[in-house]
Amino acid sequence: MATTQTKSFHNLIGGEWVDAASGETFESTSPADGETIGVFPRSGAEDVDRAVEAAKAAFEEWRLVPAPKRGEILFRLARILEREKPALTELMTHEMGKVRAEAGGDVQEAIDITYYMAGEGRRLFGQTTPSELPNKWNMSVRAPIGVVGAITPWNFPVAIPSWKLIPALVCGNTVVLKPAMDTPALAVRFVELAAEAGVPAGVVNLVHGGGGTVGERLVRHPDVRVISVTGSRETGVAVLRAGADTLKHVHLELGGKNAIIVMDDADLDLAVDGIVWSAFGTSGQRCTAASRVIVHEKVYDTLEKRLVDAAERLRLGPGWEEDTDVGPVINRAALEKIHSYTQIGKDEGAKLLTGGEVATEGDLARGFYYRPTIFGDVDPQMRIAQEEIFGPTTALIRVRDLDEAIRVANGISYGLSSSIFTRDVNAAFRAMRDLEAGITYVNAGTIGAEVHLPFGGTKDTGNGHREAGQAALDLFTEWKSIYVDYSGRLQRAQIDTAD
Ligand code: UN1
Repeated sequence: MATTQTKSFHNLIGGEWVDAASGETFESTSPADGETIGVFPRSGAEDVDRAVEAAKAAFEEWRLVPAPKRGEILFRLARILEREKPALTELMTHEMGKVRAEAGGDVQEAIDITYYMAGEGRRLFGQTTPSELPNKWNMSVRAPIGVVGAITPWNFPVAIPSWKLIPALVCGNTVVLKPAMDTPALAVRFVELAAEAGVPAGVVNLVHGGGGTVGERLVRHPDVRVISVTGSRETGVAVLRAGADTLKHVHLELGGKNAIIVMDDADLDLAVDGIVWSAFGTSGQRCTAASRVIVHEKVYDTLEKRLVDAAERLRLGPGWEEDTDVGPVINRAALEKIHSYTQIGKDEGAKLLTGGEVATEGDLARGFYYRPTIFGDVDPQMRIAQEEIFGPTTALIRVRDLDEAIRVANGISYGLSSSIFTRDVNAAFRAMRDLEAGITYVNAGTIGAEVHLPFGGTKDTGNGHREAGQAALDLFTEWKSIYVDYSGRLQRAQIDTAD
């Protein structure tokens, strides 16, 4: 319960920190121990409208700030994020629950993309190309689009907002951010730091609240030109539909059901480390998490035993304690969903090898902890091998050879990350070519994408976009092709070129 000491936070609209028009609020609490983090505005359509208006007005100036200057502000932000990394990390262990090393990694990912995109301020390359006509100049330039609506999840509460905001800003757009209701304090810190770096009032706006109210209004608002969402498949489909009426650019980053293939010639020590890290890191709450492990029958029994041993050695606890390996999951609903999949797996006839229960001993009872869970002898068609669980649960599937491994890996609706452990260069290259996923790792797990490469997936993981890397520039700019005719006469393309 909130006490009189509970800190109140606000929306940021046009440079002013304000409450929701309705005056309503919600609380953010720690999944680790129930501690109250703060009270936040429960905003509605009216608040979104004001934020969009502020962003639209700010766009008229921000788009004209030279891109290298925008980049300089972002370089300043990167340095401020470095300064604040310890404090953001600590806050993240409390508000989101991930363990300290991973919380630091989340902030580092924001630092990395901010430096990377700040440099884009002096590139943002277009093309120049010859004209088919004499005395005529052709080029294409990237133009900012306008107001961007960013709807971000709780699992990477600093990194994912930065993947969306930082490229949007360097390209000259303005933003309205709707962060997840589970991690609003981290979003407040992030936009505060952007303001400290010199991002002008109205260029970044923050509106707290739910998907059905704030998110819905953002997606339908006629003045929001781009919507970038990371979330579930269901959310993505709803956003795409709702964005259709105003023909928005909709960028969707959705689920995953990522597989690690372990071949019979793999370095098993390395494979065990990669699987444990990818399946149980962030308590399995990454869209890149390895929730399937496809194992060659010759090494299946050995690997199964070693994975169970490794999983049982993992220590559950709050993220801020140094010896914690696995933190809590985000909230009670998540805990219940994850546990329901354990029942589904059992009902389907999969063998529960370890875990499969809520952990409640001692102080763990105050938070939402789930034991690292491994199912063996899983059939590729079972629901636990097809549906995204988003928790510390993974499914072992036995296969006879590489062909079957790749077929099983691809036999799902999602296509985000994928991995193969093998020492056979031919097998590795086959996997690199044939795995249907936006990301493939060789001799590493499914998590750990770096910010200067495209991030995203195929099939139901998205709608064809990629964030991060150069690909992010395509999300936040429109191409403009420019023709300058300096011949002093009418020259008709495709017609006056005939002779
Ligand atoms: C996500 O889970 O939505 O590759 C993002 C990774 C991280 C990003 C994950 N760099 O696991």
